[in-house]
Amino acid sequence: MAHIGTLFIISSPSGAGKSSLIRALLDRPSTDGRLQVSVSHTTRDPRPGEEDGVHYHFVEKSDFKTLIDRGTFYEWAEVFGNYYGTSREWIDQQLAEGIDILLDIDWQGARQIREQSPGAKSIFILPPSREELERRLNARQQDSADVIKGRMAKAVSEMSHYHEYDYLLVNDDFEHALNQLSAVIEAERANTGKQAARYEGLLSRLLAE
Ligand SMILES: Nc1nc2c(ncn2[C@@H]2O[C@H](COP(=O)(O)OP(=O)(O)O)[C@@H](O)[C@H]2O)c(=O)[nH]1
Ligand SMILES: [Mg+2]
Repeated sequence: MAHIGTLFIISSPSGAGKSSLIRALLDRPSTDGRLQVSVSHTTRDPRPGEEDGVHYHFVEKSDFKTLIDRGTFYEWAEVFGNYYGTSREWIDQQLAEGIDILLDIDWQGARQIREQSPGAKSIFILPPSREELERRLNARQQDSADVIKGRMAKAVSEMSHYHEYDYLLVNDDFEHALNQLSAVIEAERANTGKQAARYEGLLSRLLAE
């Protein structure tokens, strides 16, 4: 079956506002179930307020390795000492039904998806300034200067991959960034090949002699 949904990869450093943008995008009435976000597996501990099966599937390292061996993952990577992976089955079902999928994954995962799915579109989100990024990374209290420095270094290393992406957004004005993100997705939905698959019946009626 021809896939008519699109995979959208979204990456950013921690603190660029990616999660808020994704949530706001999914909450838009115009999104209307045509866009879903993939829930990754991770070996990191849940944070307060995070729910298993909603934010992530939280698994032990040994279970993660079993899933790798079974070929469960589209892509997986070690990110800052923990494993993260995107499972294939649910995504393929959604795409086959014409539903677009958002992947909130890092640059390593983005590379693996691009190799396997050349039709995937990738978007990188930057914070508005270095100062603002530092401010957001410091917002969680009680962290030592070393921990904060480490977070900043990780953010810079993630951002250095921006040029591998199809689209680059700056989350300065939230509404503007949200509109741009939405525009990228809408434009891709209007792609001729995808519309032709979606509107096969309409096209054959319109073109009948
Ligand atoms: N490759 C890959 N990266 C992922 C996956 N899920 C999450 N990530 C990335 O892992 C990083 C850490 O995510 P998280 O633990 O939620 O912390 P955050 O930085 O506060 O979002 C982020 O860059 C995510 O985009 C996945 O399934 N595969
Ligand atoms: Mg996250």
